Amino acid sequence: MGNCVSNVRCSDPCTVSSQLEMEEALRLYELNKDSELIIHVFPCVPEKPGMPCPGEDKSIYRRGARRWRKLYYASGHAFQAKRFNRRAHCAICTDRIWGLGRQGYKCINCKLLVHKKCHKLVTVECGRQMIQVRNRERLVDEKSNIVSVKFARSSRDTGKSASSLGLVDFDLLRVIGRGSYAKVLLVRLKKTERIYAMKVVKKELVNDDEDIDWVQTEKHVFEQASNHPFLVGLHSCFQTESRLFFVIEYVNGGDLMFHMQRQRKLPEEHARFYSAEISLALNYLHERGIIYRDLKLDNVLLESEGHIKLTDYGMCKEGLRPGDTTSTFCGTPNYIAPEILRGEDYGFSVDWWALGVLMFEMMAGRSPFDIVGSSDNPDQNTEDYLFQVILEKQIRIPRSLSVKAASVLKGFLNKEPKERLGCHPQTGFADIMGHPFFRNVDWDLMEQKQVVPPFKPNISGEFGLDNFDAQFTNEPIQLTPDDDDAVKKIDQSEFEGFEYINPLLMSAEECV
Ligand code: ISQ
Repeated sequence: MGNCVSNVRCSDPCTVSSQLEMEEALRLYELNKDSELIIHVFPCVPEKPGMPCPGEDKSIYRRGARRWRKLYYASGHAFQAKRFNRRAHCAICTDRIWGLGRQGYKCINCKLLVHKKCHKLVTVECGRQMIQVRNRERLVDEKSNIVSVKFARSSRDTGKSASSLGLVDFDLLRVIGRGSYAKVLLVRLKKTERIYAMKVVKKELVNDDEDIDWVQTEKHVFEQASNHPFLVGLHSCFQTESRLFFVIEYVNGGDLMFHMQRQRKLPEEHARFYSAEISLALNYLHERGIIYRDLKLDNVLLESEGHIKLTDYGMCKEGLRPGDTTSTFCGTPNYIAPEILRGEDYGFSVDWWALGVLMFEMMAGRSPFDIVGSSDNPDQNTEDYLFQVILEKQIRIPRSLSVKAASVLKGFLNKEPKERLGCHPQTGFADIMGHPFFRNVDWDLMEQKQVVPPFKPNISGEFGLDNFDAQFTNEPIQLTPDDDDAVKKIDQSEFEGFEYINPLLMSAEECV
C-alpha cells in the first residue's frame, strides 16, 4: 500500500510505505505538537519509488507559500474566521451569516458555523451533536482524497460562455510549473497562435478550507500589474465547472531559482540589477496599497532580454492605505519577516525583509538561515526552529561581500521593521534609491527598461522550455477529468463574474 502523509503546518508531504516510517511520522507529529497530521491513503503501489499511485492527485499537496489562520477558542471549539455564502446560518441565532469580510467563524474540528459576535455564546462542546443547519460547508468537508476518473457532462465543460474565451480556444502544450494551489501550463491561443502561460486552479481547493478572497485579490492585482514592465500581466480569465483559468503573459527565460541552481551565486553587479528592478515592482504595488507577501527566487521570472517580472499574486494583500497594517500569518517560511512571526500587525515592511533574504541568497549563494535543515539533530530541522532562527539569530554576512553589499543586506534584514531600510513612512523608497549599494543606478532608466541586463537567458528548446524544470515539463499535460461528486459540492455562485478579457493586452483581432 502506498500511503502519503502530509503534515499540515509544513505541508511537506512524504510517502510512507512501512510501519516504521508510519511510527516515525506519528513520533514527529507528537514531538512538534502539530495541530493536524493528514494521511492520504492510496490503495495501490506506485509503479516506481517516488512515482504517484494511480489515481493520486498531486494537487492536494500544496507547495510554496501559505496562509496560516488565527484560531479563536470557545467551549472546546477552534474557530477560524471565514467568508460564507448566502446559505450559511449561525448555529446560535440561526440568522444568515452574510455580508462583506469574514463575518463568520467555523470550527476546524466539528465544522460548527457561527457569527463572530455569537461565538462566545456557544455552550455545546466541540464534537457533540450540533444544531442541524443546512449549508454547503459541511458537504464540502466530506471531500474524498481519491479522485475518481469521470468526465462531467455539462454546459461548462468547455469553459466557454458566449462572451468569453474557453478551454477549447487553446492548445495545451506543456506543464511549466506548479505553485501553491495551482498548475501552470504553456498554451497557444488557437486563433492568434500566440503563446501564454495558463494558471489552472481547482475550485474545490478554493472552496474548501481556505476562503476565496485570494482569487479575487489575484485578479485585481493582475489587472493593475498589466501596466508595469516588471510584473506579469493578465490576458484573460475563464472557468469550467471544476476549474479557474488565468491566461497570463508567457515569460520564457525561467525563474531566478532555476538560474541560481546553475550559477550558485551571482556577482554583486547582477544582484544590484535584479534587486533594483524588483524594488521598482514592489514600490509600484505598495503605492497602490498592495503588499506582495510572496517574494522569493521562484517568483522572479526573467524575460528573453533578461529583465525581471514578478509573478504569483495569490498571497497579495490589497486595500492598504499608508500606515495601515494587516495580521495574517502567511508567506514562504524562509522569507517570512520577524514581525509576522511575532504575531504583530504589519505593512509593506515584510516585502523589504523578503528582498533582503533574496539579495542575500543571490550574493552569498545560500539562505541567511540555511543552518536549518542540515543538522544531524532532527529538532533543528523543523519549521519552528527556522522561525526561532529568523527571530533571534544575528545574521552573519559573508566576508567576501563588499561593504556596500553588507550594508544593504543589514539594512533590509533588520528584525525591527521601523528601523528597516525602505520602511520609513515618508522616505522609505527614497532611502533605498539613495543607498550606497544602489548609488550608480539610474532609477528612471531602470524603470523604462533602458538598462541592459547583465545576463541574457538562453532561449532554447521549443518556446524556451529548456529554462523550465524538467520535473514539470516532463509531466503529462492532460487535466484530470472532472469528478462529478466533487463538482456537485462546489458553490458556483462564488465564482460568478470571474470571466475577463484584458482590453490592454488583447489586440482587436483577438477579441471573440
Ligand atoms: C509566466 N511565464 C512563465 C512562467 C509562469 C509561471 C507562473 C505564472 C506565470 C508565468
